Amino acid sequence: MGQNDNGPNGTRSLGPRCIALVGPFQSGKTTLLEAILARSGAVQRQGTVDAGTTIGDSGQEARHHKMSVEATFATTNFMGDNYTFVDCPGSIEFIQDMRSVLPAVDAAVVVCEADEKKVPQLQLIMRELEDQNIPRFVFLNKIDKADKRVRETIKLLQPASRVPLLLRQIPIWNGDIISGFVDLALERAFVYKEHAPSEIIELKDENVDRKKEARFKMLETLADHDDQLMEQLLEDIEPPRDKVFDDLAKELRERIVCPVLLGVATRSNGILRLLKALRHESPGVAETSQRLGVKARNEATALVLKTFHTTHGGKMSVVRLLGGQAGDGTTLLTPGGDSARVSGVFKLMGQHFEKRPQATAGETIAFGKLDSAKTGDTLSSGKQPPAALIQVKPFAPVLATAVRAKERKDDVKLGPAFTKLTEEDPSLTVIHNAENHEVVIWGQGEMHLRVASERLADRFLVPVSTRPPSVGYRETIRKPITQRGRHKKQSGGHGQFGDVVLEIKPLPRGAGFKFEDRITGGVVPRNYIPAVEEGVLDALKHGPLGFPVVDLSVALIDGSYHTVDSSDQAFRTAGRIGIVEGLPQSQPVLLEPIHEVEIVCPSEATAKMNAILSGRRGQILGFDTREGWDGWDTVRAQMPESEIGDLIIEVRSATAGVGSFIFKFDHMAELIGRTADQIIAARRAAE
Ligand SMILES: Nc1nc2c(ncn2[C@@H]2O[C@H](COP(=O)(O)OP(=O)(O)OP(=O)(O)O)[C@@H](O)[C@H]2O)c(=O)[nH]1
Ligand SMILES: [Mg+2]
Repeated sequence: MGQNDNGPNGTRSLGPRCIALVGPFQSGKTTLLEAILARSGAVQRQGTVDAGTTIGDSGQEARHHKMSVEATFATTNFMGDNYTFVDCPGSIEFIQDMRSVLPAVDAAVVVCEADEKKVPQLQLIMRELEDQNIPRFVFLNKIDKADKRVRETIKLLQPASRVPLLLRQIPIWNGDIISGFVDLALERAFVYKEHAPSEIIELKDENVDRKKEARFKMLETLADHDDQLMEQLLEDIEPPRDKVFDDLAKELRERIVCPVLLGVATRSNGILRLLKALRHESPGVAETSQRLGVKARNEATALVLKTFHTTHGGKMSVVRLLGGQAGDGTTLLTPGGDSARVSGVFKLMGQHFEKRPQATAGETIAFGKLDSAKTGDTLSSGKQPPAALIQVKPFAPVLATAVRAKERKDDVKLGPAFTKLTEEDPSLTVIHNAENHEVVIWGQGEMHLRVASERLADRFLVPVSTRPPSVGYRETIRKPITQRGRHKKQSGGHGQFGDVVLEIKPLPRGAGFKFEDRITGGVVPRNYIPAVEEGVLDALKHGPLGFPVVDLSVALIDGSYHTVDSSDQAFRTAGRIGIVEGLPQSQPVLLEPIHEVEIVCPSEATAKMNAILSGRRGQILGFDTREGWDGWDTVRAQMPESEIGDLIIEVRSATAGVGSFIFKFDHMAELIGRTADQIIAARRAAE
């Protein structure tokens, strides 16, 4: 090694590390984790995603779909140090887990490919890392398939990063194939070996010049933040190797450059250099604690990165211990003051949890049965509840599905299953609609919702059926009318008699419902009037078009009663009859909910967004550049709820997966014509 083993000036960060593997969809993160685990001896043989034998995708749903659908943790040892790698899903729909994990990691490895189509996704991920101040390496994967020069690839990827991508290795080409690489910091050349460490070779011929030029470029970038290095370069002085490594570590940690390493995860090429870069340059828990503002010195401080509900072990909270020690029996407090006692400390290896002794600062482990802790919580063993170190914002939901248990007998299990489901994944929201007894799961996309219902069946043992959620239609009236409601029944002894005259009038949009008592001379006795209103309200739940009726006033203006046969019940019925008979003559009209939608997308997709919105009966309110996001726009529109239903699918497909939106209810609007007729007919058919 040309490098002091204790790193730059002996200042290598020590202690257990936590490293996130992130990057665009299918870039090779799970495969890279597998290669790392094989190289570091944690697994005997490197598994593959295609054969379903990886640690990263060991969850049932991930295996089934051949893609990661949640963060997976694996702890290994490399050259005497403990590392926990977090394999994060790449799909935008499962991005929440990455957001929850990032605050606690020392560094991230952004796995990417030389693929133009994935640059917008890369930008989105880089943004998360930049916003959270996470030091980051790029691992340019799949270079076995490279069809362009690495410089061109860097040029392609650079717009995704706000800091310079610093090429640290260049490939050695053998014809059209990359057979090895030159490490520009070490100034050594290596030839790749399949599933074995690369071998050092002598640098020859044109590669000597290529190395010189690339190394100079790398040093130039480093020198932008190092005057002394700049002087050396200008004076043609070869900077000492340790100085270069120092700068690499320093500028990575300060997040002013993003070093780029090359490799082939499937063949385990480039893994050792990546691990060594992490070993020597990545910050450790001391720096990460500082970044998060951890103050406690003696007590245990931890962050909850993920919550699992396992079939056998119960609830498991994956935590990073930022300071102190914690083990079986340690009592931890949440910022809310809830206390939880650690019941078991576990080492993580995918879905496998292995019991182990107490944990020390820097380690990432699972604690058993922390009932009151949830993902994102700061935990402390101190006497006082800790201040929350971070706030993890869940992504706003964009797609919904209504679910119900396939079997009635499972209804009672649904509630607890939803609780576990949303604890495991805070980007899922479950909403119970009291009006129509529908249970709706909101999430980040089709696959996200599909996996949620699979998980309800596989993990929580409640098979569910799904269907599109119903839209919150209402109806109202356009024409005032006065209508009598008369209820008279003479069957045997005691009869029933109630008689009311109602003045029914439309009200402006959003006014709701008003009831007025305009009885004079006691023609309807006072004590029956609340019953009339009840009857009216009852009838308004289901108007002539089949929907709840809103925005109208009903005044009770006349009526009559019978001393013996009148009752609350009879007047309730009379009130209901008045409405049921009156509304069809008041020109009922359908109302549909209109939401204000705000779409964000890369600017080149803005025109497409306008077309999508117009095609879905949207009214464009305007567009603007997205604040703080170069090259992105925000498009605002008003749009019917029924058209927002699957809007995300179209938005994503027009933006390489990165466009998104938020929406909120704005108003109800009248809907007439063919669309309205279809909705009304569908409602009748369903009844
Ligand atoms: N040719 C080649 N294929 C690779 C390489 N690394 C991964 N792959 C393949 O790329 C596909 C995706 O690999 P994964 O490891 O699942 O990628 P991922 O980033 O974990 O995917 P998500 O978690 O779903 O985002 C698989 O078919 C891998 O075999 C590589 O270095 N070279
Ligand atoms: Mg994966």
